[in-house]
Amino acid sequence: PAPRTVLLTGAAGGLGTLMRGLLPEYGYELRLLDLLPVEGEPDAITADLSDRAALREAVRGVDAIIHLAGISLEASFDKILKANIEGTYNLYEAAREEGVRRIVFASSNHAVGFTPRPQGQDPLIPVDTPRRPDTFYGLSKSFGEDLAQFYWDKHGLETVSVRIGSCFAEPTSVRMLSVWMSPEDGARLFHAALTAEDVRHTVVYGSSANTRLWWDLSTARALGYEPRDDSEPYAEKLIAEQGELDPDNPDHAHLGGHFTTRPPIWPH
Ligand code: NAI
Ligand code: 15L
Repeated sequence: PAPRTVLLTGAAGGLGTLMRGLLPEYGYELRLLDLLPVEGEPDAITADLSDRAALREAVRGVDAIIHLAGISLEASFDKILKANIEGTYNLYEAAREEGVRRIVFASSNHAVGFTPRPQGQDPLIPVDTPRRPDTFYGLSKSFGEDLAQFYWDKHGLETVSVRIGSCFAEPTSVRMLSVWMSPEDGARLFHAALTAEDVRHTVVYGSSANTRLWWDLSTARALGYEPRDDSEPYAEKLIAEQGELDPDNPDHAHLGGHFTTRPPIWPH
């Protein structure tokens, strides 16, 4: 049966807030969790991913989990280790103990961020390209994908790992023209990841059907995802303001963009 009750971790964050708004239209009942209180949601669970007892209670009885919580930019290895590596492990253990069948894991393009970006007629980047993290942050997402594969092979717990590009209301850089995922397409992709059958551990890229796409969306489409948006209407203005991507600029050489050279630092 299709999942109905879904735990959304990271519900206070940017993507969590967008998905809280959009996913109920698909019929889900969301249970919310974050380290921080979720504005306007007094029933949300306030808990740290290090709190195993709280996680166990939070996952009890849900049909699936969308795991967004964690550090979403670069930070010291110690901080990443605690929130993203140990935190994701703690969540998977809680899910296994409570018999939750499926997790949708917010991986990131930064798990493969040192992959050269396609130029000209280069082929799209496939999901089985070797992982090349561009930060400790990207390394934690690479770990999360391995953890997901292990929990499938060892325990039969399914995961769809979504290597999200940039999910914001609008693209704000020329790079984002290639990796942007509109919030509405994000909800479509999460819905497909929750409802497709026999996903085992599937890795997909998460973006809209952008004209300037860098990666292969076929594994996402195989889940039933049909993106409807394209960043192209934003292209003229962004290129006029910022110029085309420059092949000689190291910031523009790789999939992960400036994360490979001067990554944005987690402020907390
Ligand atoms: P965000 O930083 O706005 O939200 C992350 C949320 O996780 C925050 O509300 C924070 O309080 C919570 N959190 C952090 N550490 C926690 C802990 N130890 N225990 C419980 N909660 C904790 O990030 P955003 O943009 O909403 O991203 C959500 C997820 O999607 C992240 O895992 C991020 O790495 C991933 N992602 C997002 C992309 C995007 O375009 N927004 C792109 C690629 C990946
Ligand atoms: C990410 O993984 C970050 O969480 C998000 O804030 C964006 O910076 C995104 O990648 C990106 O590559 O644009």
